[in-house]
Amino acid sequence: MLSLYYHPGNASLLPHIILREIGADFELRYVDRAKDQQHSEEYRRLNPNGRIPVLVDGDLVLFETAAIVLHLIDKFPEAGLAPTVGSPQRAEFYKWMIHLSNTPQAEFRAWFYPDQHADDDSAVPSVKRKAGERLDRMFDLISGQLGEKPWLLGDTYSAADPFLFMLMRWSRFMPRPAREVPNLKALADRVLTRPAVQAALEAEGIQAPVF
Ligand SMILES: N[C@@H](CCC(=O)N[C@@H](CS)C(=O)NCC(=O)O)C(=O)O
Repeated sequence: MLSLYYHPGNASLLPHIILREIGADFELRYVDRAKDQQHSEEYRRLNPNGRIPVLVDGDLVLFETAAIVLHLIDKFPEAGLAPTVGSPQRAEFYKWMIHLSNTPQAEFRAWFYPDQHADDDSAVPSVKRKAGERLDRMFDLISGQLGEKPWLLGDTYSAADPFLFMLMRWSRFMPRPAREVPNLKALADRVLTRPAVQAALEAEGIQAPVF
């Protein structure tokens, strides 16, 4: 049995969607952020960074969203959520997973937690504004590379697509939400039609508008 430590709409949403895409037998373990449970001693035994998500797979305790997803893809290759290992398409897939993980996803920390990036309170609004500007530029660049293709890899759906979808959701209250960037809304609409995505959103209590 796989266990995913999650909080609704957090970075755990991506591995949650992937668990449903592959049809795995799993359980959700709620992390109560109102009680700061992610920083509790018990949770820090799973993830010393105090961040969500964590996947427990037998003796394996794994943190980092992208690593969890890549592990699930390796463990359930028949789900077809990534191209064949060693192919040029697989390399493109790695590019997107790593880009989304260490560029926009990492930048969102400055948007959501600007106080952690500033020495004093007066600097917080500008830290947040600059993070928003960098995120705008990142979404523009992604949009340019996506063009009118249905998915980030072209004709093939992969785990990178719900990753972008999740990041788009996080942008929904920004001055310019990613749904307003050309090409991105069409991709997110396609992701939204997938039964696994619908099921994950419903299980997390996430209602429309989703992004
Ligand atoms: N790089 C980490 C980042 C995870 C992360 O920042 N999670 C957020 C929720 S989306 C979190 O745990 N925030 C609570 C906190 O930092 O206290 C990953 O991808 O797993």
